[in-house]
Amino acid sequence: MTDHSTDISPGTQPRIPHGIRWSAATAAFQIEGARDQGGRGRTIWDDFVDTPGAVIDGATADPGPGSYHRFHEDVDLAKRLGLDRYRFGISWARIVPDGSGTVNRQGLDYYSRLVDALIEAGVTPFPTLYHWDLPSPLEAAGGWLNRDTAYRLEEYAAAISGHLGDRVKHWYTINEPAMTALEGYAIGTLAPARQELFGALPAAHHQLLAHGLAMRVLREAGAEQVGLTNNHTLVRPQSDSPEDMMAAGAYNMIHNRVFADPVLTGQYPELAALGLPEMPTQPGDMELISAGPDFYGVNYYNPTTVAAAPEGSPLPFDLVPTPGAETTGFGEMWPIVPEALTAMLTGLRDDYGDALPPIIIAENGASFPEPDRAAKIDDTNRISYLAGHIQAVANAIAAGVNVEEYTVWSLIDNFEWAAGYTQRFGLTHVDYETGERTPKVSFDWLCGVIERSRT
Ligand code: IFM
Repeated sequence: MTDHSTDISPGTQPRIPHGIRWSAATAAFQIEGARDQGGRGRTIWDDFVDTPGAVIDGATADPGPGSYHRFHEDVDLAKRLGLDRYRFGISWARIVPDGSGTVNRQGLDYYSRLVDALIEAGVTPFPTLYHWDLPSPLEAAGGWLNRDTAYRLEEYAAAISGHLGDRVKHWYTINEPAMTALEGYAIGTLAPARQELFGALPAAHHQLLAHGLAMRVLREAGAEQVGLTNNHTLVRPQSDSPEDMMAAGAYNMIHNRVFADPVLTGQYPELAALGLPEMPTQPGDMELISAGPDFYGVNYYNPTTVAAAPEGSPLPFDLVPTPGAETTGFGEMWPIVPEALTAMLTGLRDDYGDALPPIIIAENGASFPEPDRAAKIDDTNRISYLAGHIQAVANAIAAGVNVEEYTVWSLIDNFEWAAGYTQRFGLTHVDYETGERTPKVSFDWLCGVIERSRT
């Protein structure tokens, strides 16, 4: 087989597929700050951070990196890195402050300026419509458990694409519906902090429906490339005992297949086999959800080892540490296993075959303990994580998987949800007192990788 890759140098340098596009990602709530400015409405994450004890260090995401006022610096970083595209989040509550109804001109103008700056810098804007920050009035009406929320997202998609659609041609609809459904509505570790267990499943369907409705609207506004991005993990049983294997199958269904199958095959997996309730589908829903995305977004961080649930557990599985793996700043449940990414990607290809459109790795990266302020962070651990995972993508491509784009999470350090500022994922260090951005050694390293991949 011809090797279409570049070997940069030994050690931490991956062999890079020629022609792959490079991106880095952020999300609105995690970087913008300015929560009370520009006519922005309130979201479930404002409610979450204002709940005493909900966020580890009591951080409120404001000012955080302060990108609402400093976005030119982020655009400059994206340009210096040599990115083809920048994946950023649009805040629903800046565009439609109450979640429905009146559109906020200041919000439209803010993202318009950001898009213009990116285009001027030669970086393609690739926004995400919904990255977890649901307007609070919609949560008060039932949030993602309420089917109506999907239509409200459609309305918001029409407002923002009507304004940016002349310049923005590439869109993510929804980020990680699994995390919103499972952690937001089932167990409550993320906003809106509900604990519905399997009663949370409608939140999965309504987000997927919102994806389908938004895709239609965005295409009508001239979009050339639209898709969603799912969080995927490679699920492995702790042992080959029938109990562990069954638990792993159940977790694989809940984390991966409930979100991938409907988009790629137009059907949910057999939920009844696990004793789970059916999804609240209505005629036409599955056609909308599976209406041929232009790409399939994959956010990947780690594999998951699963054991049989202990007696009395409300869940049919138990997530356990992966033996023998190094871990990131998040500890033992975030093992570093790059080859699991290759296996996950080839598994998607094997499971979905021709139904799988080109894959975009929409997030991949790691947090490590790093000082709050520093001249230059020498993050060799991050370089090694990224090198291993870029190599894993190259290996999947060599095995015949069509991966078109690789995105690092994240361009800059930012607010890591319930973990506050305790986890830094950035290629760029952010001093949260001054907002100053300082590229880490991994930034310079990735710059070189990108440059060499084009020669
Ligand atoms: O920071 C998050 C991001 O918002 C969604 N995907 C996972 C990242 C790291 O936890």
